[in-house]
Amino acid sequence: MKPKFYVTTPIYYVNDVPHIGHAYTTLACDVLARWKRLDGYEVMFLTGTDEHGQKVEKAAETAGVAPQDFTDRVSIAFREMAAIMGVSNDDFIRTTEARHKAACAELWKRLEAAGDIYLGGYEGWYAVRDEAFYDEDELRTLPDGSKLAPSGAPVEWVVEPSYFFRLGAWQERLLAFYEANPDFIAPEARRNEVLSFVRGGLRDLSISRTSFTWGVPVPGDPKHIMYVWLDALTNYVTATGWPGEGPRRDFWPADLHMVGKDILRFHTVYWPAFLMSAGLPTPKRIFAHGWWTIEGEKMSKSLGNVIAPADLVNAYGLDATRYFLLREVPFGNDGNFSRKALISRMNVELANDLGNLAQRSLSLIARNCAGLLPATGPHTEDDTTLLAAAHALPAQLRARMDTQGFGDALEDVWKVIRAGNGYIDRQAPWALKKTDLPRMEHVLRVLADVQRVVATVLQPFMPTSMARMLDQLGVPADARDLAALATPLAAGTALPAPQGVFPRYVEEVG
Ligand code: ME8
Repeated sequence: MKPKFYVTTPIYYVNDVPHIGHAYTTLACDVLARWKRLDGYEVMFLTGTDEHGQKVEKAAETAGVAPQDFTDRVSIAFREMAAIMGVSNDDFIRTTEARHKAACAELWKRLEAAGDIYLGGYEGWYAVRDEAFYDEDELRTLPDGSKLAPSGAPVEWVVEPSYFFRLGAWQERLLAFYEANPDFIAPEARRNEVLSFVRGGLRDLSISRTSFTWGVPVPGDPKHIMYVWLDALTNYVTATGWPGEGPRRDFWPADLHMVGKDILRFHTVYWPAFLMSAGLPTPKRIFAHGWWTIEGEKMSKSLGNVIAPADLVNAYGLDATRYFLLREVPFGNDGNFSRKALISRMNVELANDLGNLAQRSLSLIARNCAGLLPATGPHTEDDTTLLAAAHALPAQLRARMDTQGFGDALEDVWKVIRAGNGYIDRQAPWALKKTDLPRMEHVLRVLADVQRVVATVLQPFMPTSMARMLDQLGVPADARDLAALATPLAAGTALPAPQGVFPRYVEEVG
């Protein structure tokens, strides 16, 4: 039986259309899902939309549409975003689905049965934009007396009856849990943030609202609507078929919840507490990545600088966009999106480094070896060094991917690509043609083997162009996973006529 791997994106609020921030998180998950499939895992990759709560209800009202119609419409935009980004999700969950409401009700009943829910009254600050409660001391007061959450969202004073979850009683158990699971929160700086937040003490959490109706009713008390975060977090277990039985139940606990740094607290504090209270296993890891700004500015509707994923894909191509987003910024850090940087990486790293390596060696094979994959001859030290570096990539990348080091993984691959270009310059197979034909063939074969490894491990990042590169190397469609790299390609395989995989990007002038 194959080992299992379950990865999730946040489920996105349908109050807004998708932008590259959402595409980024989903893309990172897609690369991991594809990598794990390549490495022999059975993968479940989940994304979807978060459709309840006050924020979505208000957005529907502003649009003058009933909430269900509104969410139906916007949810489709997120499905389309996944398709535009070439994302290979196995399921798409919507919190308005019956399967999800059933899971929410069951989770609630379990928290109640555990003695962790009581009825009280909430009096305090709430930010609809974040769908989050804040303590007075977390807020910033503006000169006009109004208050803002740390995220910049306006807060309002809320007084209403509410059910509470006894989060305060979970403080010590959470701290013990983080201690016992040092890899649960990544990167390290985020882990420290959470530890100090929890050490500072936890208040009981309001988990129901009565001032609106768009959500999942509390079992036995339908005047109350479940707090949208309790509802939303539950999606990750809903999709495994819980509380029913089903073929996907074995995927829980999730291996990884990928999130942005804005929603760290919900995933690392509330979620494990809910799960432990309900007697369910906790996810293995939460990775919180950084925030994108656009040409140095915060992305916002009012600044008019929101970038739709389709704009980038149409302008630069899907694989270049995918490559850039994961290459430009060390994963976990904040980053700045700039078109100039994207174009530069396209031209230098894709067209020059990788494209030229492929084009130079494949066109020599076409011209000088009758288009047939050459056989290997005796190895020199230069050959062995390059081949060893290439064959070390799968293990190196496995470690990088398990710690979500996408940028480092790509740098590892580019070291080999640059070494390949150095090798071709030194070996000069075009000159060997006149002096030592068997050696020329061997050098070209070494280059083909190196490119095969490179294209194989890069498939998760750039599926379309790497498939084309593997086609050109004559790699059979069923020999493109990591395990297949152990079997050498047959010498004498006829290769198709080489074609450039990465054109240079020439900026239109005027
Ligand atoms: O928070 N840079 O949904 P959401 C990088 N429904 N990532 C960004 C980004 C940016 N500028 N902007 C958004 C919610 N993101 C809840 C989640 S999960 C049970 C419920 C990404 O639509 C990032 O992953 O506000 C962030 O965490 C997520 O979008 C927030 O999406």
